[in-house]
Amino acid sequence: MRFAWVLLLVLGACAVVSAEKQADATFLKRQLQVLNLLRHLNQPLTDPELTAFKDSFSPLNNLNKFKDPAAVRDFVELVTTGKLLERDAIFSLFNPRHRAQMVALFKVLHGAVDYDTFFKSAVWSRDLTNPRQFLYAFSVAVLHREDCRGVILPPAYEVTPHMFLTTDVVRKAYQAKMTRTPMVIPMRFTGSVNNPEQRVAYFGEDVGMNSHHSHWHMDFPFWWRSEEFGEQKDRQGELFFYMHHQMVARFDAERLSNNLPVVEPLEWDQKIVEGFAPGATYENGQEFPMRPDNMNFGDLPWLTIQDMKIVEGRIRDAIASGFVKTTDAGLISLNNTAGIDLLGGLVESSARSVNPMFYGQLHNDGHVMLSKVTDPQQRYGMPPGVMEHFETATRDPAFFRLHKHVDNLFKMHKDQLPPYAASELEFPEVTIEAVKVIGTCKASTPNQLITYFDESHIDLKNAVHAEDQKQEVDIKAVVSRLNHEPFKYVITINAKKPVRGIVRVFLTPKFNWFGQQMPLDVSRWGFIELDHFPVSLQHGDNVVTRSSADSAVTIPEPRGFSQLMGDVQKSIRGEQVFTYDKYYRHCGFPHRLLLPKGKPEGMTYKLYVVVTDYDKDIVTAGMKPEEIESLPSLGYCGVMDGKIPDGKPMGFPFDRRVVSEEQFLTPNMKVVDLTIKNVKQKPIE
Ligand code: CUO
Repeated sequence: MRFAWVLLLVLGACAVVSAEKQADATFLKRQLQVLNLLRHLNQPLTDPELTAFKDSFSPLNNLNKFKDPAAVRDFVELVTTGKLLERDAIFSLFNPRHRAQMVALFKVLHGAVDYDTFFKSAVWSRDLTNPRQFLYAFSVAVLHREDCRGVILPPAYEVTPHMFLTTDVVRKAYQAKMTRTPMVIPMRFTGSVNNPEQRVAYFGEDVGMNSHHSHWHMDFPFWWRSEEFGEQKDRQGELFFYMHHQMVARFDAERLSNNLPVVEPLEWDQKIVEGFAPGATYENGQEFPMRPDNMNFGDLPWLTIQDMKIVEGRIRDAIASGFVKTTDAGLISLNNTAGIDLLGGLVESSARSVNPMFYGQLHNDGHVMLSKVTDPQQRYGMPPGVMEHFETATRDPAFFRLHKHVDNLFKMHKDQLPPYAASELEFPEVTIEAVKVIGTCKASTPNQLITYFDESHIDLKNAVHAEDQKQEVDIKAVVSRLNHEPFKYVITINAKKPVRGIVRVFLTPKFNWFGQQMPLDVSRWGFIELDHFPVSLQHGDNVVTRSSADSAVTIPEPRGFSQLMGDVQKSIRGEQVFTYDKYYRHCGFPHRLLLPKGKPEGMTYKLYVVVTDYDKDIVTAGMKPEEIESLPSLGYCGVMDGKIPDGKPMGFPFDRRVVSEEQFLTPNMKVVDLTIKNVKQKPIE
């Protein structure tokens, strides 16, 4: 829960607004139905209520209950002609045929005029469709339907554990099931100490981060056409740039914490130096392919390396010239604040690309090229690699290499823009007097924060087939995950008059891999956004305190499948109260990962705090600060529908070149050094 408002110690706290509501019987029933539908997704439904729906409902007999009856007929035809992807096959969103079928189902689910029709259609289609194809269509529909607002989807790693866990863990889970022995199975990160990349596997393989990434792509699908599906995706292209830019910046900070140099971008005609062995198996028993070191990209039957270079050349031309060519031979200017959004759509490429024929789909094809690199001509029938699924992609270090390559295109564009003038940077009424960061553990010293590894449990019941779901044994995986002590920012701000501001907080390693301090113009591209939040300032000195837990880029640990199910069932029986938040987001960086690991001896970072003018930045007229605060994970996940309230470019003011550090740092900004220490055991709070 996000209790969201800044405490002004000088003048008293502002109103605390929470978007939490007590669930009524209707909500609870929907939440329970969704959970039941997703249990043991690979097995046919057994829940009596759902099997009754399955047997009695036919979408063709209810065509008047769909916005687009033709879409229903289309999907039914796929079913009746046997053209749907087999249930045992591996669904890939990047496969045009698989995706078209998924969209056909999504149109049925999203276009149902009421919840009842939606849910019955979901039940009807579940066992007819490939499970992960169904899951994706169903999840995107739940996330975008007004009548499902606040409904919580169980953690992705507990619905399709095969996509998140290693083969040995799944095998042990089966053994536990066979012998009916409750078990907690430790999961190790892939690789060995002989591979330096293994030092950062805890980051790429973090189940919460993989879940965040897959949910980002459900909230902002690249195939989304707002003219068809309704919801506008404000600044989707810019968000694509910024969220992935932040993931790469985080990965680099993690690498420096482990004495590794920052990740190198990959190039289409150069070796992919690091190999990767996922050590994981698809539900159907096929192993995720392993990539040895030093492989070269190979031509696919439908896409060559030369094609990639040609398309990228066109994108580089557009960036260098500052204009994008449209399909009708027009030109759109790129060198303005909105240019990054245009470029993001074009590079991904999303359905928003203004000219996909000409600019191709560089990023998406990059994923496919990497996924199929070990069998590019498909001679051996290898299944897709981890790069072909958003829930598994970040396990492979090549993910970050691909995204650094893509990120460099965005940097090239941003570097074309004029540096911010002083008038765009300053907030003349405001001076930051002091910034302090205080951890809550007993041994905390100011401006020193602690990280540590602790354990997190993953429910494995869905990983194994169940004949009798009532007598399931408790099987869990235990994974080691990075975490940090809670902390708060204490910021003293002087205002010449009462004003409203937005506080923006960024973190960056102070030294590069060579141990040298970096000029701001170099370090800024690796800035990690920790938070941004509105603040009301009174005349004089204001001491603003903000808890790390309220970060605008993270979400708390989600409830596990069993806990969620238990909470709903108890609430239905009246034994407890279930609250929900209609703005609940599954997308959001795991709060555990807010801080990079740091080093056992302490690693120095710089913390930049910037206050900008709320009344100039906010583009949603009349939107109150507390309303903005009730939107979780705004920083990396934007909003699902409507406008992102903060109109400043993402990453402002560090997104453009800095010519002179001294002139750049106006009085409404402040930099302090901060040490992050990684300790072996969780410190005492
Ligand atoms: Cu999220 Cu490449 O876009 O993985």
